[in-house]
Amino acid sequence: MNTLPHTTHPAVFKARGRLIPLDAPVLMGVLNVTPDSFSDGGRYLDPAAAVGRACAMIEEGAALIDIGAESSRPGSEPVDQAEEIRRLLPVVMEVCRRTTIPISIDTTKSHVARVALDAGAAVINDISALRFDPHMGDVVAGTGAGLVLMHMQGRPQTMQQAPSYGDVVREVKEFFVERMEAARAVGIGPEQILLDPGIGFGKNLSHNLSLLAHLEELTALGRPVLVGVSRKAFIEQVLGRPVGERLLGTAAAVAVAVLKGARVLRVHDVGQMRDVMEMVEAIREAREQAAGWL
Ligand code: HH2
Repeated sequence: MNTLPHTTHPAVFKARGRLIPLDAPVLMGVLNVTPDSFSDGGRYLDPAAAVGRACAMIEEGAALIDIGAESSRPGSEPVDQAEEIRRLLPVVMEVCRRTTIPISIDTTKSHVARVALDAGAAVINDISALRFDPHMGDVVAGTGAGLVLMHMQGRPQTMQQAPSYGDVVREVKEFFVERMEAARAVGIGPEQILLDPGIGFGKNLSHNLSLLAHLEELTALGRPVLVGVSRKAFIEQVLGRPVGERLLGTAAAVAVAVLKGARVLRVHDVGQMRDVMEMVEAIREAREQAAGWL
């Protein structure tokens, strides 16, 4: 039998000189400072509420906080970069002042990324994987920031209209190989990169479930995998639950992702998902010990 997916890649993620160990999975807490995000839109537009939420998620066990000021839900409208910065900056500055954990910025715009990195952020979570802004790669390379390369078919405005793949897992893998090469070409080191299959981004239910079911194939590409399943519509498509009732569906998907080797779980419900993650991880470790992996 081969080694488990967990053992096949270097487990360190480097972001602006900081080494974030990923030998075990960690949680990335989601903070949306937007009026229109699909699950928490409007709740953290006030900077004080946003900073309070970030601190609460850190208390609950988040190893990273991902702050976004532009919703990417299906059909969402793009936000002007001045507005994105206006929403982000006070929150990023204050969260960075209060904590030492790395702050990630969910943006596709290089200018927004640069301003946020100057304010103390350490990671850029680019859902376009360096494709929407030709200067994003230079900003990440020049600052040594960590980078999430996420797969998406199409753009948020139209991505759910007719997602189509021959073999979704193979195509996402090929996309990662191509985007890692694009990152390398502008001077971004492999240790700066996390790979994310982009659950819900230009994918129907069967595409999303296939990617989760075959996640170990993505972990074999040499970089840690980040997965964002939290409260997403595919859970409603299976369970018929509205957005406020997707905690258990999220827990099931997080459990599978951890078991299949995901190292960063992007979630809204940090405290609850910490229990899920630690429980699954304990079982996984027992399996490895029994098989002589540890
Ligand atoms: N999902 C969302 C946003 N950003 N980034 C990565 N890397 N992976 C994801 O799965 C991902 C992401 C969508 O969730 P959310 O931020 O809660 O909603 P919205 O885009 O409506 O703000």
